[in-house]
Amino acid sequence: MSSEPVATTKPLSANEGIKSASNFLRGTIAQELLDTSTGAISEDNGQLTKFHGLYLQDDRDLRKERTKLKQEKAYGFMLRVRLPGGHCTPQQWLVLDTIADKLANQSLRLTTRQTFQFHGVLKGNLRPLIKELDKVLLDSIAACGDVNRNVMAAPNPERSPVHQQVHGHARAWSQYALPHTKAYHEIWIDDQLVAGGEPDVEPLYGPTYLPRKFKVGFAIPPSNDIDVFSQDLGFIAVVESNQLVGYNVVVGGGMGMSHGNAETYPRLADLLGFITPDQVIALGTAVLTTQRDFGDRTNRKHARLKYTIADRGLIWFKEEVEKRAGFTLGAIRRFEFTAIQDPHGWHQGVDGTSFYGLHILSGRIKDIPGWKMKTALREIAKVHTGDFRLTASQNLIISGVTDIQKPVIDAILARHGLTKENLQSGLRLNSLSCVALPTCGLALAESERMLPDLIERFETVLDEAGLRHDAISLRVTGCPNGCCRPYLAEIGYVGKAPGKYALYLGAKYNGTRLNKLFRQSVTVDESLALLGPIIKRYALERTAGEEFGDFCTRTILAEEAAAAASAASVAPANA
Ligand code: SRM
Ligand code: SF4
Repeated sequence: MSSEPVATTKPLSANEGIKSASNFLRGTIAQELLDTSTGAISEDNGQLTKFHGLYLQDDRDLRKERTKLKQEKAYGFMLRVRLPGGHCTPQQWLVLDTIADKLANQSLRLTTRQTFQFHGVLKGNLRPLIKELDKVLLDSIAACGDVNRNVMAAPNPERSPVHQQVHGHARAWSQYALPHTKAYHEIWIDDQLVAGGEPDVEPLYGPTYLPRKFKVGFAIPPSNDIDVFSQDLGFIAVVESNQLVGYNVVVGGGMGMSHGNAETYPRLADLLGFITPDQVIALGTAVLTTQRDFGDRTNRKHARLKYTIADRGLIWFKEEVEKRAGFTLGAIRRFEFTAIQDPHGWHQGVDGTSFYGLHILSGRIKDIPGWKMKTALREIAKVHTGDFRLTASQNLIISGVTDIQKPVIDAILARHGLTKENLQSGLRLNSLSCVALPTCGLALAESERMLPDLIERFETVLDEAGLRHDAISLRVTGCPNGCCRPYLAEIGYVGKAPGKYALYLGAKYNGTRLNKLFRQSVTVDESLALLGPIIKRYALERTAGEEFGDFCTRTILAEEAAAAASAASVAPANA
């Protein structure tokens, strides 16, 4: 089996050259860290630091002013922690909380892949930050870059022994698929550069790693909280008589696209077949190495597994995977997803402890006047003897709470007004947004900063229609990359330009059908003028139990498609 990129007549993308010349992700990062004349690093090293979990960014709110003053951009790094299944201890929480205050921008950001991000980390603070993480057994290796990313898993092991087993598989895959290079330790943690020693080898990846990012998630029906059909490789637990008997495997999901480029598109993963629990690593290896060897290394916009499968076909892909894995996949077993929303409030775990699901808008944890969420969670971490779980919807679960501790934690939540968070509208509890401005270099429009106002305006309409408590999914991104999986939302806003969004409607609430483009480019005012009457119509015309996305598909989208077809049929042929 070859670990070399497939032979091609087209030139490889620039990133392939950077990776191959990097000496297993070292580049000249260490040398550049010593250069205090700039807060930035070079473009090539910037590509390599992604594999170490770091992105060079600048505060886009300050760009104009800095340019006017002929100053360097306000550079800062985003650092993403690797946290398989979103599991974090109170001791780790306290360190992350302190890091945010001392070495970043005083906030913690929970991401849509169940981990933490820091923003605004100055170059000189990177090594101290990563050393602090290391002390509590956390790292940021492979949190970004062309490798297996943070592995997602249904977050709450206390719900059943099956949850614990599935978590175990997610952790095992995460550990197995880690890069082997010693560059991370050498650059960020060791106090001096190690010369010589054992040469690096990357048994799974080879010297140029993968063509692109690779995302894996484990779901446990009936909940599709991790959006398994958006993963490159997804495992859907099959449980019979309360036993985990295996996984239905899905491949080739992905959200990213570019406006106006029809060759890029969001795609739902295909069902590949059934495996037993002991086959997870072998199957994962076969899928990952097939993508490693056949993924497109010439065009990064066409390099994800979804395009490899779309181009070569699922039948070819399955044969290749089975050949590499050394076994045949079984027939897909029956499964059903009925839920996607995180648990809110107190629930009982099977081990007798309780857990509390806390809604956190956009996953942003910070203190603002009158609303001290960060302080509250620090106080909880100081007394909590269980642990924390981050969810794929940017929320938090305080888990493993004993009967004695429950009133203590309740009191802290109540003192800081956090219990109210869970009494919000169904739309708010089902809303996500990506980070976007001011840190994301790719943002075309606001997202996290516009969500609170957008939700309030929707809530007025929902209240008038008597739908306050209906679960309707709303997801907003600042660009079409789709970081909060907007194409799987019943209502999706995708940034196009400042103040303008492409509007999508009609995904299935449980994450099994993509939505459709409804309007190319609208302002928020225009979107609400369009959606207000649709929401009212939904209240009046929905069938029993019909969800909003299904209603839009059956009525609004079907009517528009019919009108377009009829207009096309009456248009003169040479029009
Ligand atoms: Fe993402 C790039 C933030 C989940 C698809 N994503 C980025 C960058 C790093 C921008 C950049 O390249 O310069 C963003 C940093 C913003 C900032 O200031 O923090 C960014 N992505 C995020 C996070 C933090 C969004 C959030 O609000 O939580 C999520 C971090 C996840 C994590 O912990 O690992 C995040 N990104 C996703 C997801 C959702 C998922 O994985 O479940 C997707 C869609 C799924 C997928 O990959 O198809 C996603 N991000 C992208 C893409 C488009 C990839 C593509 O195939 O086209 C980019 C751009 C790229 O890779 O070139 C991107
Ligand atoms: Fe940035 Fe776009 Fe991702 Fe939002 S969706 S965080 S704007 S890359």
